[in-house]
Amino acid sequence: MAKPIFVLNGPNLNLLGTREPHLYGRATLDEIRVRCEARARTQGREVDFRQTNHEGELIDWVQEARLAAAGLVINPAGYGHTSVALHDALKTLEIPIVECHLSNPAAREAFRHHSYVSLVASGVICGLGPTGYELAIEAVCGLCASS
Ligand code: CA2
Repeated sequence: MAKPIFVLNGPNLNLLGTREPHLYGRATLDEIRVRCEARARTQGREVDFRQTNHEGELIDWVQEARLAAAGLVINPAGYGHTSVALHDALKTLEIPIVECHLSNPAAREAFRHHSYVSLVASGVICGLGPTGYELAIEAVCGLCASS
């Protein structure tokens, strides 16, 4: 059985669909999960889709991905802008990493312009809402085609 694609989501993304629709749209995280699962199926893959509000838990999951995942899609949310520890954990992975953001951080406040995750990602997709997650799945499946 092929290893799954891990799709890891950081803090506050559990609130999607309830607040700030002008920034993040109206889809819930559960609806995004369903779209990711469907897109992965077209690639003969499964996704393991998770969200946490806790930095340490996110890092534990990144470490788990080292052996258990074929590739990683990550929306680190605010931790992308702040977490050296997340960066260090991601750097240990030998699988493809695609960073994904619903909004376009480059078009927002200056403190969102730097990402510790981008430094270790194979690619970044942002500003395309939930469709970006599907594109990230497609991209990561292409990058890990042989594993
Ligand atoms: O655009 C993205 O996906 C972000 O990763 C979202 C993060 C933000 O810190 C990044 O700069 C860009 C924030 C996630 C907060 O999600 C909420 C969803 C609904 C209501 C409130 C917050």
